[in-house]
Amino acid sequence: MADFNPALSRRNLLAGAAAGGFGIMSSPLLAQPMVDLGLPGKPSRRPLTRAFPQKGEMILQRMRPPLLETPMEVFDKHILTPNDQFYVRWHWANIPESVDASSFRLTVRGHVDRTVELTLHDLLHGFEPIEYVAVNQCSGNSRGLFVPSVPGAEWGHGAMGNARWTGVRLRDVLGQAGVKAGAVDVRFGGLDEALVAEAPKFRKSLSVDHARDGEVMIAYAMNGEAMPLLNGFPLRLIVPGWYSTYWVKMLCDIEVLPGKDDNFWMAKAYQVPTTPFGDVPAGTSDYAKEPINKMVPRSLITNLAEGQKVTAGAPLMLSGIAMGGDCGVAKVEISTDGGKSWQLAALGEDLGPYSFRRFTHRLALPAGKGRITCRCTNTRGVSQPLGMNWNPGGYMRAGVETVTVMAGGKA
Ligand SMILES: Nc1nc2c(c(=O)[nH]1)N[C@H]1C(S)=C(S)[C@@H](COP(=O)(O)O)O[C@H]1N2
Ligand SMILES: [Mo]
Repeated sequence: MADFNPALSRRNLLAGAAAGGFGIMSSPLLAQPMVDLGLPGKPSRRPLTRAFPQKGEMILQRMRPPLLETPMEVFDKHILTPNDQFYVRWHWANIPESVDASSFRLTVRGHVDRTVELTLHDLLHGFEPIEYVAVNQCSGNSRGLFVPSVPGAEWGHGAMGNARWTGVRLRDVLGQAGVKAGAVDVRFGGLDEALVAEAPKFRKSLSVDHARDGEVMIAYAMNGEAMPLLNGFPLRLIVPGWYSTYWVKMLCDIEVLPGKDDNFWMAKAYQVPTTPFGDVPAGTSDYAKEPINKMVPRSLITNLAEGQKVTAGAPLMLSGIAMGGDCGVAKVEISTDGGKSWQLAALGEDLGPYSFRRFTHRLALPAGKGRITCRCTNTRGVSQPLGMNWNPGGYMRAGVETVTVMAGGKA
């Protein structure tokens, strides 16, 4: 099959296999500028780092395994998050420092007619390529803002990113192996391993119907380039509209199962209440649970920081990003009176149902404290709740967010 996009030549994609060592992960941090994430009741100042391979300036949450957060201004500047500022999250620390593209194999096995081993060349030339834009958001994005607080990685809003993904349909790859009748789940594993043998390897599953919906993708490119090693080089799963815990990185193993996957990462971890927005009263621990799944609508103002000074009475142009979750954005509204009245914001270019959508809105604030709230409604008619949702895992934050600014006289 001919290359469908000259920028995605085989050479481009298969180069970059060696990302440079992670020696940094064991060396002490140099003095770094700090950033304030405004996390309630916590030491919220975090260092910015440029120390990770293929990554520009990121907020450092943890060195090993790396947790790197995208600074908010990146979302203000770009609707497609640049690869070198795309957030990073790994569960276990044993991550290959490089992957040899020529010897790499993706195995499809289990409840199939024949085990298949595919090279990157096979994937690039043996299947019809597909491409779409989709938001990758960690289930625990914004967890650090939960009140009362919950244990887990204390992310601000930057454990998400939006990229154009290119790859092949998981359905087509499964078709080559031949899924046997009676298949229930399809399980995915990557090249990363836990440091200790007793710890459960990170593995996630989708139902066989979801896996064969024609949208779930085995991606080999991100924004037109091979993906950074820390974002899953050379292959990762893309499950558009679903939280990123399913987007298995460095994907090397696909296993079709004749029963439900009951491994730790499906049956124990990443469970949310079955209620809308996974919301339960703060402190509740006894409720019906299910594995986290579809994303929900969100919106964030990106060009104003908490506490920023603005000029009273002067035109103020708001800018932000919205996402529909598992479908497109229908509208974004702005309120400056705590949700009593709402005004429609203008929407930017539509890059598809799974993408971020820019919104802008012009307003003028009277002197004093101004509270600006934004609310997204998706194309299924689901709106962000006005009260903040809560659950003990710190997952699925979805309530409307408010930025408080100080409107005063000209300086
Ligand atoms: N192989 C592998 N894939 C993984 C993970 C992991 O630990 N190992 N973490 C998942 C989780 S919970 C998240 S939030 C995303 C993070 O994707 P990113 O690092 O590309 O932003 O990867 C997912 N895929
Ligand atoms: Mo995550």
